[in-house]
Amino acid sequence: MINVPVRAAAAVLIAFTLAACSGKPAADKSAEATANAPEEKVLNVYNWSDYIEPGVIAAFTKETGIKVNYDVFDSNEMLETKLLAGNTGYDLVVPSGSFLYRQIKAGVHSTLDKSQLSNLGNADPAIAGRVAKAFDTDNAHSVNYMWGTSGVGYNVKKIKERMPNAPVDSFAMFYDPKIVSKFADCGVMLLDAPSEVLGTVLIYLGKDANSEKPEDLAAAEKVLLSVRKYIRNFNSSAYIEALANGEACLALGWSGDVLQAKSRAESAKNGVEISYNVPKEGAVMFFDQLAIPKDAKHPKNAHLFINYLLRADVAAKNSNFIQYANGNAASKSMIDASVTGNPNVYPSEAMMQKLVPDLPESPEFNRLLTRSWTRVKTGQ
Ligand code: SPD
Repeated sequence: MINVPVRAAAAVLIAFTLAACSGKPAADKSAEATANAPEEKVLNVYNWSDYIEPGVIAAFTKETGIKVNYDVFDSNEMLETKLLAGNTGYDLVVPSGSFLYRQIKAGVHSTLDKSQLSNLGNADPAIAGRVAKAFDTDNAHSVNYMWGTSGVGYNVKKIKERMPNAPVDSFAMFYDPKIVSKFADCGVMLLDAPSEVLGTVLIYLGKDANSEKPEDLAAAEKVLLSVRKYIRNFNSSAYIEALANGEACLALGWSGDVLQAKSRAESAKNGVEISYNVPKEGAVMFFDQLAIPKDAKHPKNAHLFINYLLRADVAAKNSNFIQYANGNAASKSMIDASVTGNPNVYPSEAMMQKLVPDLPESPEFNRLLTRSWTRVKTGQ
């Protein structure tokens, strides 16, 4: 039997010999060798929390033998800080479109090898088209995983008790002090997602959700400061459990998250009834995209996983569990009617026209927004 160092030396010798015979420059040869080298059976994934059907990962491992290390985040800022620092160790990440756009510009993500994505034909052309137009030209670097809106999540009974005719289909629930003040005692939460929350305030004010005018930002900040004392906290994941167990009665939350809170309360049989509405004023729409960082150590496994997630049955399993709309047209007939038939998950054509994508901000505006957000959160 050959011992390990001798075997390694033999492998290097063979690689050099093959490279020498191919007549290609050394750098090309080494890139080619890396591309052709078999990958260890590992995949490191960094996804949003509460964003996958738990059995999907185990089924992927069973099918491929690839062990998945799965970490979660709950804000684009958290993901982006790691990506820009580099060497995250992640092979697959899930930024939202607006963040993906600037990450692509910063050279963070690989171009996808579409020859490794045989299930790409299942993708919904309408969603892929919107993504290509706003964030990722030709869908070169990413595949849509899920999309959704931020809107009104609420505890039906507690809201009714405090205000029988509450405008539960309006951003006034959060941004009209006369209204939100009525719910302060039962727990009001807002997403900790500056650009999206700003977008919702601007929509409420009848302005462009993606406006970068300093006067619009100032007007939105004024609204947020006027209701700040009624907001218990800002968070982008804990509100699911808080709504489900009755600790919060009103949350500006993401569509599927609020519906997961509803399901959790139903399973707990705790008498809590949760509902979600896309506000009548319109809403901010997000697209969460599967992407492979350039420094990923297991890009083939990442492609395999993306291809797996693109399978219609797998995409349906995910949407049934997390209750988000997905970017997979082929899966639609396999998704429960309670999800596809819910206009707050798959909005009507008329509502789709009112949904505004959260677009990338300029770096200058981002700085203003970050400062404004700190003032809002600290209430100063
Ligand atoms: N719990 C999963 C939430 C995923 C929501 N994505 C939000 C995108 C924000 N732009």
